[in-house]
Amino acid sequence: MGEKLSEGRIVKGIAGFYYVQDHTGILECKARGKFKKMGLVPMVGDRVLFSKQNGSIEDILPRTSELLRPPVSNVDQAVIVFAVRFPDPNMVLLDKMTVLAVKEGLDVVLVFNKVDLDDEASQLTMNLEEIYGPTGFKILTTCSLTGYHIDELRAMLSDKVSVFAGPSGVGKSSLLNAIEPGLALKTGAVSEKIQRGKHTTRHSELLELETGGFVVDTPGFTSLELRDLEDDILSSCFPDFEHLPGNCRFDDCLHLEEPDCRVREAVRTGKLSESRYNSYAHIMNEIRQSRRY
Ligand SMILES: Nc1nc2c(ncn2[C@@H]2O[C@H](COP(=O)(O)OP(=O)(O)OP(=O)(O)O)[C@@H](O)[C@H]2O)c(=O)[nH]1
Ligand SMILES: [Mg+2]
Ligand SMILES: [Zn+2]
Repeated sequence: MGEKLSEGRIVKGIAGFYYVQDHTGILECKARGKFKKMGLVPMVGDRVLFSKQNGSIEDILPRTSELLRPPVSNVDQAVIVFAVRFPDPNMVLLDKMTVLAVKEGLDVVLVFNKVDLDDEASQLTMNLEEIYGPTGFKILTTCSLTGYHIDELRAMLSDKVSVFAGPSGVGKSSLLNAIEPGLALKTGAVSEKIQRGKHTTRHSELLELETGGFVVDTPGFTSLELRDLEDDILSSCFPDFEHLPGNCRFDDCLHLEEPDCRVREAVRTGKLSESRYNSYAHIMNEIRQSRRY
């Protein structure tokens, strides 16, 4: 009789070794040769059957999602973090990230961190509900220094696999440390990062939370290309557009210059925010530019 295989999850991968975690701990494993023949590469996030005797991954269970950046599978939700200030939020970049998340079928949590730096000049947090209410995304304002809304954020992560994404210096690692100090993630001052041109967070790894669930901290980035997105599916990644009642005159309306467009009508009547529509038009333009070459 062969050994009974254990079920676990790949939490880290380094140079051909995979670190598989189950309720007893973490074991360093090699992948069986058959995966290579099948053209299958194990990913961080994979649920696997593994042999504790041989330290080998024997089977990869079907993936519910597969992210390329960061390369992680079976992710449930994207926690998209921006700062109220320092650095100022870039709404087009933010909306692009929501498009990627929606396209991958992930739930979206929008976190606006550093509310301690918010003032009257920054109208953003006051307008958040107006802009993002119609999307159905969860929205949270936080401060990792004072702990404001950290309990709420922790509750949203419990029993899920969540990827933290957002520009460098917005406080992703700081928030995770506030949620669970034991994670002890490196954080750094924004000014130092700009000077060194370096990120504080480097590789992707699943970190288990005491409350159940896993998080992935990712290095920040400042731009994002949506290369293989088709213009006719872009609006399906804007849930607030999809939820609008009625129809556009044309079935294949791209909501740009077409007459009788329900999306542009909703912007005119204030049912849809200009910020969201502006992002849509901007992303559409980028998709079309990239096709020309
Ligand atoms: N004022 C204020 N500063 C914060 C807050 N959260 C984080 N910071 C500061 O912002 C800086 C960047 O924080 P990090 O947690 O390293 O940011 P990050 O998003 O992980 O950055 P990368 O790893 O480079 O992507 C640090 O100096 C933190 O102390 C906050 O709520 N308020
Ligand atoms: Mg970080
Ligand atoms: Zn339209």
